[in-house]
Amino acid sequence: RQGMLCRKVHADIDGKKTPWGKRGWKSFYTVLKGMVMFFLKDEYRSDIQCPEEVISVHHALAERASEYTKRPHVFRLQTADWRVFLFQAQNSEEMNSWIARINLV
Ligand code: I3P
Repeated sequence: RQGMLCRKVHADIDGKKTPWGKRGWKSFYTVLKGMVMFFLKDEYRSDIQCPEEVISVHHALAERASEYTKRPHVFRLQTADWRVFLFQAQNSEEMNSWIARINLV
């Protein structure tokens, strides 16, 4: 599964609120391979050898962010180390596909 996602970091490790200045939305070409999400700069979309960042989705939970109403097609990812990310997909089919794929691993 891969494609463009906008990402917002909502909480850092152990659920601590991400500080001001680091809470903005940022767009990435995102690749989910095995149990790892790779966040790539769009211009390097094919090169998962040099991601900007990686997140493990092992023991993570994805669900629609129904409480977040500022943007459409947003889902929430809670990781095993209790970080929280919001991701905006391009449409609801894409969103549901990401959620299903993340919860599968
Ligand atoms: C954040 C940025 C986000 C905003 C967030 C701000 O500022 O404006 O877009 O979230 O609000 O803190 P910064 O880039 O300086 O971190 P929303 O788009 O969801 O409003 P928040 O602190 O209420 O999450």
